[in-house]
Amino acid sequence: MTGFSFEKLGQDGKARTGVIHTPRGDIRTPAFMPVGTAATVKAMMPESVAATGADILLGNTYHLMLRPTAERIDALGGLHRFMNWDKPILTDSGGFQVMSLAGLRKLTEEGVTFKSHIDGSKHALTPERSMEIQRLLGSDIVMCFDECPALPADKARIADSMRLSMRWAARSRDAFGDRPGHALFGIQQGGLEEDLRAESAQALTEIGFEGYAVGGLAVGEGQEAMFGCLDFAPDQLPADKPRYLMGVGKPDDIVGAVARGIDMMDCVLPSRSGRTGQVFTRHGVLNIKNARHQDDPRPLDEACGCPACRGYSRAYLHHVFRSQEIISSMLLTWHNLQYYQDIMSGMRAAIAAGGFEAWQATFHAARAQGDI
Ligand code: PRF
Ligand code: ZN
Repeated sequence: MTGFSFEKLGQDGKARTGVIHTPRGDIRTPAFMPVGTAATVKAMMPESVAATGADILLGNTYHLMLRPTAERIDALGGLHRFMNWDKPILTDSGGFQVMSLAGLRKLTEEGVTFKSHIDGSKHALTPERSMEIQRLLGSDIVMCFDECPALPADKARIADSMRLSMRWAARSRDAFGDRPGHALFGIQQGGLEEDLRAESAQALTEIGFEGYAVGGLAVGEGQEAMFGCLDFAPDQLPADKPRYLMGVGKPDDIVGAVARGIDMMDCVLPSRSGRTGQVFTRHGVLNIKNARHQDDPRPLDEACGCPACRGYSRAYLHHVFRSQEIISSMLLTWHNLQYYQDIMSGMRAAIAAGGFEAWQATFHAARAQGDI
């Protein structure tokens, strides 16, 4: 097995479960991808990330091209070797991060020029350069170079931006070439508009990709509007290919997205929150900084098997967070990533068994209990 393929194993309503086969290993779907922006999932050893159940990580073209550079990573044997992660890696293409992080940007038909947020140096990204960088990194799943407009924006602006992204998608496909075992994913844009989403899906399907992302959501529109769009957007994409919702989200966003036909997601939320003391549990969110935890001998979550929950009390985690001890970030990040992966494995099992409705009811009921 040297190729890249998606095997659907079950479906319950619109929710799907399956496996993406890659030469670096299988990705069980629905899949949550922890974010390893700068060639590390912050505060986690790669083997610990794998121990939570993650089959794949996300890396970022934008950050790695600036530091340490794609050429340096290539010379050192590629991103997998560099960061000591031998399972699949998906890389984002850079455009979205340029728009949210870089200083002084200029967008043209050709691509985007920008100033580094690290040292102000000038750089350029085009579909061709993004494909080259992602090849140098050794990414298993490469994302098309696209533009993601902030919402709200008027429809003409969203349409122009989407059509530019579709021309860039065609250039990305050409530049990517034929690379057995590696996949290129297209990215649907079009804001919240059903007709623009349909036009985008049509354009991408004609070009042909190994998978399709829903881009341009979770950019300030709110959950209700995002779910409204997800009620039709995934259906417009090929049913026999993986569908990836980019940059989402909170636990209930993820569950709602899977219920609407999404197979893959990524988000910094569990890892970033681990460093700011925000803890996700099956009963809701708690902030470990809060003084009410200082004498509490209970674990974060009785039902969790992670090291933070097996070995430490809320009182201890409160203490190390307040003391700014490094172990605080390590334990809270591990717990949050474990919780996200437990949600994913719970959904996979429920979808396979035809019990996803009941699983969702239990998920929402546990969170409604309050007082955690
Ligand atoms: N495009 C790309 N990366 C992204 C997005 C997008 O639209 C989003 C939107 N939530 C997150 N990351 N290339
Ligand atoms: Zn835990």
